[in-house]
Amino acid sequence: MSTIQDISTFLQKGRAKNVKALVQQALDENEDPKVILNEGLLGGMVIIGEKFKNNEVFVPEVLVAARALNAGLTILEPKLVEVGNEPVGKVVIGTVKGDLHDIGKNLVAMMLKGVGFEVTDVGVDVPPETFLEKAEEVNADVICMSALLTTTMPNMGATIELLQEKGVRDNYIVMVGGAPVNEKFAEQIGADYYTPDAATCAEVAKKAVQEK
Ligand code: B1M
Repeated sequence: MSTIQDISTFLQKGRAKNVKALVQQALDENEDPKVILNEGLLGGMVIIGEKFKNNEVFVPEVLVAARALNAGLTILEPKLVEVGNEPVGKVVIGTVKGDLHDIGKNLVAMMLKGVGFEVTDVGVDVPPETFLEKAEEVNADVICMSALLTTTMPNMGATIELLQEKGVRDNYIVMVGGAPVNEKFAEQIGADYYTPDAATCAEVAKKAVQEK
């Protein structure tokens, strides 16, 4: 078996230590970091996601697989992120209230750092008030919200409403994303941009700040 396949296999078993060591091994073997990410780490998570949907595995197994993925990402991050010298701007990023999914959000944060943003990650289960307070505190250019559940998507809208209420909506570029989110929803809630993946989010954020 190849190292990439091993990463996927051990991730599915939730073996964080092995995943970390294998990601390092793959880098030592000069594997492309994007292949390690997309085929090894995310490939393993896609399989777990399918099994979860089909009731073949349950929350605990998914949780340990997610921890293993995040562990692998810590090794991969310096290779995926080649930070430029010029700071592009400041971003506050988090997963919205009620939602604990952080893998996609972490990837977006990583890519934003990669294109030169200073990133403040407010974590998961983030209420609208926290997005607002942090954005004001760090004088952010962009607020990025992630949601993975159809039930938590409306909290993106609630955050935008709060920004409007406080009269600061126009101070920020608001970006939304996550598996159930789409362009139409972003428009409905008054977000500035929806992007489907981490790399696109980073590119669009950079362009938007430069054009601001
Ligand atoms: Co959950 N979960 N989960 N889960 N989980 C999903 C999302 C689900 C689709 C699984 C399923 O049923 N098929 C389903 C949601 C159904 C729905 O609402 N439509 C689901 C459910 C139901 C639940 C629970 C309710 C289960 C339960 O308790 N019965 C529960 C909810 C907990 C909560 O949040 N309150 C729950 C819990 C969990 C775990 C804790 C076990 C774990 C999360 C661990 C963690 O994140 N640390 C987990 C996981 C891992 C998943 C799946 C399997 C994988 C998600 C993932 O990390 N994907 C997921 C199934 C699936 O998506 N196939 C599932 C990899 C990641 C890289 O992709 O996050 O989509 P993603 O990010 C992408 C893009 O979306 C985009 O960029 C990334 C790619 O570059 N993106 C952005 C993300 N944010 C962005 C922001 C942007 C732009 C792009 O701009 C700002």
